[in-house]
Amino acid sequence: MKKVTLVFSDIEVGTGNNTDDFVEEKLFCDTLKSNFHYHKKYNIDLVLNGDIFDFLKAPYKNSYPRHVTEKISLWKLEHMHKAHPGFFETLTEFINLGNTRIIFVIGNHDYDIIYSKIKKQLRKLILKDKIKMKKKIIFPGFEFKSYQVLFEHGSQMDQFFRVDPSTLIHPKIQTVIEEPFLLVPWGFNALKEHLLIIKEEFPILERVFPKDKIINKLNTQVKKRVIFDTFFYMLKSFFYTQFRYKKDKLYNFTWNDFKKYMRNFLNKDYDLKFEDKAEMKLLSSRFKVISYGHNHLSSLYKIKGKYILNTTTWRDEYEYSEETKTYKPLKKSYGFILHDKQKVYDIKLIYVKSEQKELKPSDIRGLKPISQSYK
Ligand SMILES: [Mn+2]
Repeated sequence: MKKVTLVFSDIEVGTGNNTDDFVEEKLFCDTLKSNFHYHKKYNIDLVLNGDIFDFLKAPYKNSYPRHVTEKISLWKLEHMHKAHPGFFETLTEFINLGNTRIIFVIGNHDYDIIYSKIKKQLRKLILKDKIKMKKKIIFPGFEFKSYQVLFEHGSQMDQFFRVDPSTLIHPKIQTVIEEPFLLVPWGFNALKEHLLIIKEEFPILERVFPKDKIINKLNTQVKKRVIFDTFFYMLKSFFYTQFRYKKDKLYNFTWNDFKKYMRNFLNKDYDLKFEDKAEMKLLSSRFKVISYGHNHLSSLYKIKGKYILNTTTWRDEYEYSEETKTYKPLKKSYGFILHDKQKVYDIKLIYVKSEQKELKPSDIRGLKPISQSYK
């Protein structure tokens, strides 16, 4: 029997504070609802392909604790629900159509889904009292396989975000922390202790592109914090902090990791690179399609008779236009696949126009005054 699979990634639902980048909630809900009619003819799978929730940038009671316990993740989820009731309500409507399923693939912003109480709570928020429909919400981990399509977020192919699922929940460490916590990559330290503090003050800066051009447009004070202070944060973490907190694995900063982070930083290389790996993985597998997100780009292309489907983010992002000297809101996108066991009948990348206004440089805190950089 043919089914429709809809795939979205990188929605980054947050807790409604300054680091929450999910602004176009209504646009997302309307987009999903515009696909509801397919249920009259087909079963529908909604694959939420990682970074659907932004546990990573969500604060816990006004701070960013590095040891993320199940209790902390639950608190964050509760506040995401409060900040974005429409999002959860739309998922409830979707599941109530009857012949539908929701699949949550884990991304690097929502490793927290690995906690069993998070899975339970997500089911509760979406199904409400219809617990009998429990099996319609699926948690496959980091990958989901459906007929000839392989879905994964992309972060497991990215050298900066790959984690070992079997050791992701680290047991408590005597004298350090009383409960198990998420053993995340080293970069999360820099983010939680240094970069998110800057983001709280200048929320849009991190959402404007292209990054290499934006760096030159930062005002002097912000530039110092983003470049100079980050460089010293890395040095200090490698030569001092990791020894100061020797018993705590979260602070471990190996020579290899240090080189990797430094190399990228010094080369001003801010792009996430894993597409080659995705291509190789697809070509050496039995799958006909690989679908990922993670790098906030969108594309659909064919290679040796197979398809690569990259769905972009639903965050509020902008791109600088030399022509108008303004920042234009970027389009969102999602994937549509009509398939059965034998065949892919249709595969599309569907673009959705943002409803946000374009921004002038003066609308973005942290950039230089126009006279200095927009001649
Ligand atoms: Mn990601």
